[in-house]
Amino acid sequence: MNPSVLRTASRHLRAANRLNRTSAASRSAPIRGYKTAFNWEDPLVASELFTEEELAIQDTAKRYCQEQLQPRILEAYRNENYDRQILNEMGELGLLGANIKGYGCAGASTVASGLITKEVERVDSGYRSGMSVQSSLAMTAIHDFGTQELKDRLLPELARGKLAGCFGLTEPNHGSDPGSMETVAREHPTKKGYYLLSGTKTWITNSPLSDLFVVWAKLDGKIRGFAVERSQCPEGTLTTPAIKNKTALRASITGMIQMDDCPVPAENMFPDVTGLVGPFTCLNSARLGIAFGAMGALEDCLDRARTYALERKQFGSPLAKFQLIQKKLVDAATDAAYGTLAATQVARLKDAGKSCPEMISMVKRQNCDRALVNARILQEVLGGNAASDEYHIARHVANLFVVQTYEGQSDIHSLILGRAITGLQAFVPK
Ligand code: TGC
Ligand code: FAD
Repeated sequence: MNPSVLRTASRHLRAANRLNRTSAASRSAPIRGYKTAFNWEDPLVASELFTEEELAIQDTAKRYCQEQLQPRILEAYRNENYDRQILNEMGELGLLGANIKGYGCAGASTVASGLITKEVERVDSGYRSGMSVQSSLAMTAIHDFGTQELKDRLLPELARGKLAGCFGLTEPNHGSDPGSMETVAREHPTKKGYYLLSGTKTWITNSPLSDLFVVWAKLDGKIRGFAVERSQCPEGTLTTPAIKNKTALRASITGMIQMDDCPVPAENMFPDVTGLVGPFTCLNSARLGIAFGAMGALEDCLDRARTYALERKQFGSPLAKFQLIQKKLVDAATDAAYGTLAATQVARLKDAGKSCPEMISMVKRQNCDRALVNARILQEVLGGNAASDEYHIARHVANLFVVQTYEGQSDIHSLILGRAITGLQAFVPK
């Protein structure tokens, strides 16, 4: 475990236990004959499944997110302004690439990584996006597929947030079907030991501020991965314009990667991986993180709707006293609890080497869908005030639409699971 995480984690360990296990405000009295009281914030006591170290890491992340990120979110979202410094702050705490062993990373479990994403997304999906792309996509690609030289040189800098990374798979004409990508690599005609990359990637989180671009391109018709370093690209060969005026994920920065005969040293190509298995391996990690993250966003909506319903009176009673309002809270609490348990189970199986990608498709799809549906319904509890960004739920709703769309839109995960259940692929109508 990274020393900085360890120090902070042990300092907060006792507080973590208090926060996660005995929050008096979360609990009613136990029913007679039972030692355990119902805790609406953790109804199925998922915290019992986490180790002391995982709880401590969650608490470190929670404190940072609530103290440092929550106060920034409204302005960041309104002005579509991602603060690059956030990557440095996360790096200092050891939150980046947290489950990578070595290279200055924390070497924590997949569950601990999931709990970090959950705490970040409790504040905003855009902040989680910036972190996920750095950790699960750029760092995982370098770690799993890069040469030893690339790992030694790039991973410690990415882990500290000194370098920013992104992951370019999607293209203007190929989103759900990345296998049809048009971006190509070819051997440099005059400079030995170099490839030239040409093509456009779009909707790429972090691209305008990235130093490192993990780019997937076809070389002689086969998909290969390249670590493209901005500092090595001559002017005009790599441009990364931002996509502005987004209707969601406004607190993250998104852009394009435009490559025009961009020269990349041969040693920056991932030597041993060809085909979609390369990008999909990284996506397995990011999709599982999203399954945890979406539950953080949903829990924040639940917390806010519950507080509002207890305080706001109509027809002489708090809204929380009305049955229809209670059902909305119950549905959300149930889906958040189930979703956290399911993501935890898949993360445990992953660490034990017993998971498969379809499990990840199942929790990514289900948790994103349920988070979006419930957040949209909880928005109703706020009445007209939901239209004010100061009540936050509308922002989560807008974000969760994108979270349900990227890393495989929910219907695409339905098709992945449908294929696994029936043995018949339904992606291509033939
Ligand atoms: P298919 O024939 O199914 O598979 C091609 C090859 O890939 C292998 N494979 C996997 N390997 C590892 N993990 C997985 N999950 C894998 N899924 C497939 C497969 O075994 C095969 O290997 P081989 O050796 O036989 O070649 O491929 P297909 O072209 O039919 O794919 C269909 C489909 C729908 C599964 C796939 O294209 C898909 O998942 N589409 C969704 C695209 C997507 O998720 N894009 C994400 C872009 S990155 C992003 O959104 C980041 S946002 C991050 C943020 O801001 O937080
Ligand atoms: P399309 O593929 O055109 O799909 C449109 C609709 O058609 C979807 O509902 C889809 O489910 C449906 N559909 C498609 N094919 C089928 C089928 N066979 N059967 C039934 N329905 C189908 N990409 C990256 O590579 N890196 C990033 O960092 C990244 N960050 C992103 C950040 C943001 C804010 C956004 C919005 C997107 C980001 N993406 C990124 C892109 C994202 O992964 C794609 O948007 C996503 O994969 C969907 O692709 P598409 O938008 O081209 O939609």
